[in-house]
Amino acid sequence: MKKNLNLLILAISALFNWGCQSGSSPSTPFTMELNQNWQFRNVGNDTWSSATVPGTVHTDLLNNNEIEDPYYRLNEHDLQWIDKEDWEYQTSFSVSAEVLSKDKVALEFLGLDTYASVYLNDSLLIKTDNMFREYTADCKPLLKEGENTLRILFESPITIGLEKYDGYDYKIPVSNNDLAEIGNVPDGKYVSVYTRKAGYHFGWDWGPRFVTSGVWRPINLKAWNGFEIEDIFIQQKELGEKASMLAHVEVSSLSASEDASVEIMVNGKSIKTEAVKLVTGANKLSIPFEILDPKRWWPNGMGEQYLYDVEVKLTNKNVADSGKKRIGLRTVKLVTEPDEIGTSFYFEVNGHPVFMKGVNYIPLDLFLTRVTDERYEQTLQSAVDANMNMVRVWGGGVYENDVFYEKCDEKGLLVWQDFMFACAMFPGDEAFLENVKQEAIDNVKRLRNHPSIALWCGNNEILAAWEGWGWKNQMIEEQSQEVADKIWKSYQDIFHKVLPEAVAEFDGDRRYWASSPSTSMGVPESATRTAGDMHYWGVWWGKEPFKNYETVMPRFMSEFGFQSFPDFSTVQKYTAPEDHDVYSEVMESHQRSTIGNVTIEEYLVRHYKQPKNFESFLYVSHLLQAKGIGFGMEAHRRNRKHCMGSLYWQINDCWPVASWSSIDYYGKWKALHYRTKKAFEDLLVSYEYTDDSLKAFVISDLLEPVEAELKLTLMDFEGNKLEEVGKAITVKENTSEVYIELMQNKLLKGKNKKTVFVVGELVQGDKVLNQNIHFFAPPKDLALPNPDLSYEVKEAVDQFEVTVKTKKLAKDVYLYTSSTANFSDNYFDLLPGSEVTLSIPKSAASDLAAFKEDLKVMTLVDSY
Ligand code: BMA
Repeated sequence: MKKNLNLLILAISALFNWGCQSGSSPSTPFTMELNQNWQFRNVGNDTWSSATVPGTVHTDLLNNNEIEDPYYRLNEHDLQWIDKEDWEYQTSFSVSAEVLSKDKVALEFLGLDTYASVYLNDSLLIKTDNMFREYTADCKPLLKEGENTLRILFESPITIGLEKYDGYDYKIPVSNNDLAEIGNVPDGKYVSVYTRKAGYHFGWDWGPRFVTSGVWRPINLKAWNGFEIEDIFIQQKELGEKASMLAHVEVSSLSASEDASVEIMVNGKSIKTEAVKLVTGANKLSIPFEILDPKRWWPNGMGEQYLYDVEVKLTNKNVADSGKKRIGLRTVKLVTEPDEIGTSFYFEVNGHPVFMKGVNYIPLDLFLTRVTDERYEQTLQSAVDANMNMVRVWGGGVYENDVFYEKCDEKGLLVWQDFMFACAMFPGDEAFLENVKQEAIDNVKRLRNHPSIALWCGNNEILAAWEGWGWKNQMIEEQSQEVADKIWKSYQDIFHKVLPEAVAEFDGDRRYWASSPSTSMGVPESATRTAGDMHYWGVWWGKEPFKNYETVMPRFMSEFGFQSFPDFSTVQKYTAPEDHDVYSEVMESHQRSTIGNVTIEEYLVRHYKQPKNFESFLYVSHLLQAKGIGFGMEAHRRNRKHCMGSLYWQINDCWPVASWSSIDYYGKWKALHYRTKKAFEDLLVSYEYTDDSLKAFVISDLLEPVEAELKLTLMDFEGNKLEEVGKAITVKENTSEVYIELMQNKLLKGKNKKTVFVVGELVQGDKVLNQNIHFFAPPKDLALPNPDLSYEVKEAVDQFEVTVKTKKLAKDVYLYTSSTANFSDNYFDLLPGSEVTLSIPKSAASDLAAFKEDLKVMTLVDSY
């Protein structure tokens, strides 16, 4: 059936090309994705099994029922043999005489993971060694009319890694995120750094170890006559009353052509046609054009994400080719200039300083090819729903698929883009540097048209490791000064030369930042917190109190985080009931931080009463994480004069695991994600307190001032209003200010701190613009009453609705279902005598009765 379809496509394209040759219309390029008829086998095995391309060895074995679910219980540990083997993939495809008669026929490989030898009709076509690069190989001489065979041999990345490791006469420091021990790699040899492959495939402190292989992005057969557009870059030169643009068009031409012309279309309208001459070989055309009355692209929360479709058509009398790019017009600058504190570090978008509210992102699955567009949509929409405007694509994963950046463009999420280097030093021989250079060029060129990309960053935490974690001295002590110098030279070659040169040459308009965290090229984060970006892990790794988020104040917080367990419904998917103890072997295996469970527990008892059982423990771990990170986000925002960004670690998971994520592997929002949505509202009431005083801030990310009243109400848990303070204020645009400061003893007037709380509201008429609550004691010390909570469930058109009512204060109301759908709000405090209606998509249950049966509602008092 599939084969018939292929033949039909070929027949149609042959017809089309026949039309071209008759002279009726110019010849256009032919493209066919080779994603059919694939088979795979372990090298040395006689039998082939069916394979999915793009795909991975592990997912193909799974689809053929040859292995069990790699994420279930301890299965990961039994599947470590797969990456020690070599694997072969093959397909056959049919080529018409018509396609073969084209001047140029090539195979394009958009992603081979990683050590691949590609054979076309049994002749070696190309060998590759970098999963992040795109390769194109002329194949006309090897191709024949009719059936052709393409075979790809993937050599074990572990075997080759070990050869490389043993070939070096010095050791390269690598963090223990490389889980060599789980991988049964002899003598704990860290092989990850020798291979240009996603770092997290080798394990991480939130990830499994599966060093997979496979065709992870499409393979295309391409054929063309005359010339082909190889790349289009639509560069914004100036943006004001009009936008001055430059279309850079790279063309490969087989002959000189005097009669070609380029046409530029914007949103389907032709706006410029220019005659061009093509020379034989590579051509770089630059066509200036203008967009009048430009509509700007804004980050989420600041305005519309207007996008322009720009099409470039290149024709002469025989040939036509074209390409489209979707662009946005905006200015983005990283401002690092001397100021009264030290050196600033903030992003200025369309002339406005913007506080970055965001998050770090890791790949959505260990097996990249099973991430659907829907998963990208859910994750990035969740970022938008939580009022974020920036996502950092972290350097231990991958340069993401185009669809990721397209969605960021559409949703107004600025991207802090790391190059793929994290937590390890790297080799620096000539071949390695050349490989990195080509990787950088490929990815900068692929991504530079996206308005969402704000920054290129060289690496994650490598400078911090070398200077701060002591790697430099360790190398000098354990090896020699000479080895340390050699390793540092490799660092400088990659991050101070190869990468910035690629950015400057191919994307001159965007800033390059060599390492996160750092204060500038080669200088780690400053102890004085006056410059650069910071990863603050004193909370978590250092066991410091959450309160320290108020005092450890950088210019830009690009990482901070705290772990929790996944939702119970997720835990049930990878465990059996007998595993339901956080210290069970299975739960421990799905916890990759060396200090994970004990650290969660240690913080938990600082703030909460000991949970009564496993399920309650998971729930309270969510509350704890939300409390800590929420406190940090608000502190950063209150201090926006000093700090202009708050990106917590991390939005998502790549398998079901205890981790720092705010959304678990199955898409369930943890309490932290709901907390983030509130902490990142454009207008926010926020508190700073000591034992004596309480300061109420209002933070605004809006570009206009707001007239409103700030009201603070002291209430007891039964709902009695004890005190009220109000003030008419003008909330200045893009600021954080204290509007009310109170001495606690005057406010409390002898009331017990464990029995009262403050409700702060920013009010405009009868509209509440923002509400935030302050408690005077940690949750474990609050004298919480039984809230006397009730709820009703209703079915609406495309959702179920739950109305929750309470008589007394209901703290941390949690609605649980076993489905992966999320409620419109969850883990919230419900004020005495109030009610709220929440919704959840219908997908949560088969019908209303099943939903009612599945739904559980609890509050903090039920957890102990
Ligand atoms: C940061 C990240 C990751 C890591 C996380 C939690 O440093 O860059 O390397 O997973 O901390 O430890």
